[in-house]
Amino acid sequence: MIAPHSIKVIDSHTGGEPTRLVLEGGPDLARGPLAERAQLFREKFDHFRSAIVNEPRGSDVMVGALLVAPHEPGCQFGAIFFNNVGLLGMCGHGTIGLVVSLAYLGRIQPGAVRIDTPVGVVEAILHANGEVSVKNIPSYREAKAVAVHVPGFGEVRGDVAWGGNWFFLVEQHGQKIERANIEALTDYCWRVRQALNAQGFPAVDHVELFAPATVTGVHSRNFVLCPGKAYDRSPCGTGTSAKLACLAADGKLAEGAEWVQESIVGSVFRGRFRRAGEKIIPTITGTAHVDAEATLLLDSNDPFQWGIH
Ligand code: PYC
Repeated sequence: MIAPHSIKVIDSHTGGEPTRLVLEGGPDLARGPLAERAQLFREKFDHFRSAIVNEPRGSDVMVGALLVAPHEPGCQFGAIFFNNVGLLGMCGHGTIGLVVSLAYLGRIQPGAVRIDTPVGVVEAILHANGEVSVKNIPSYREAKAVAVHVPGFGEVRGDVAWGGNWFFLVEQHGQKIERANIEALTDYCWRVRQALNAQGFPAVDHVELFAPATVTGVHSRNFVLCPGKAYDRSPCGTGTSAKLACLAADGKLAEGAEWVQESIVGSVFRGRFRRAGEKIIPTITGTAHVDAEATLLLDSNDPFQWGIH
C-alpha cells in the first residue's frame, strides 16, 4: 500500500472568506520569478490546485495560497493564490489570512512583512491589535462607464479596473445587495461578466456591485462575484483596491482619506490610497481568524484524490 501524499495546511477566514494556506507538500515550482512559477503551477499542477480547494476537501468559496520562497529581493515570503477554477493575481483577503496564519505559527511578529506574488510585491503590516494592513500593487482604472448589452437586463454601465485582479464595477444595477438575494445577484453578475467578456474585455473575471451602506461609518456595501461563480464573503481586497482606483480617478476620494467598504455578509475593510502617477497604491486593512490546522491526505486509490473538478 502506498502512503497517501500529505499536505500541511492552515485555514483562516477574513471577514468570512476562507483562505487555505499550503505550508508543506506543495509542488516544486523551482526558484524563478513568481509570475513564471505561477505559469508552471497553472500548466503542470492544476490537479494539485483542485485537490486543495475543490470538494471533497474544500468548496467553491475556498481560496488557496501556496507559500513559496520569494524571488524579489527584500521579500520574506512568496505566495501564489488560487481558487476553484484557476489562479488569482493577488488576493487581499488571502494576504490578510496568510499574515495572521504566519503570526499564529510564530513565524512573524507584529511589524512589516514583504510578500512576493505573481503580479508584484505587496507589503503587509501586522498591527499589535491583530489587524493587518496590505499595501497592494499599483492599481488603476482602465475604462470608465463601459456600456455592455446584457441579455435579459439591457444596457449595464460599469468601470473596468485593475486591483491585482480585473474587475467590472457597477453602481447602477437595480439589484438588492442583500443576503436574501444572493442567488439572483450571482445570476446577474454572471450574465454581466459573460456579456462583458464577449464585448471586448475577455480578461475581466470579477464583477462588483455597489449599494449605499446601511451602517453608520461605512461608505458602501458590495457584492463581488469571483471567477468560479462563488461570491466573496469579505469586501474583497483587490476589489476594494479597484474601487479606490475609480474613486481616485473621479476625484471622489482624497489621497489618504479612509474608505470603509462593507461586504454582503457585513464584514468590513478600511481602505486608503496614495497617488503614484496615473495609478494609485491602495492600502487595505482588515482582520482574519485561524480556524483549522490540518494535514490533507491524497490517496492514489481515491477516485477524487485531485478533487471534483
Ligand atoms: O480579497 O482580493 C481579494 C479576493 C479576491 C478573490 C477573493 N478575494
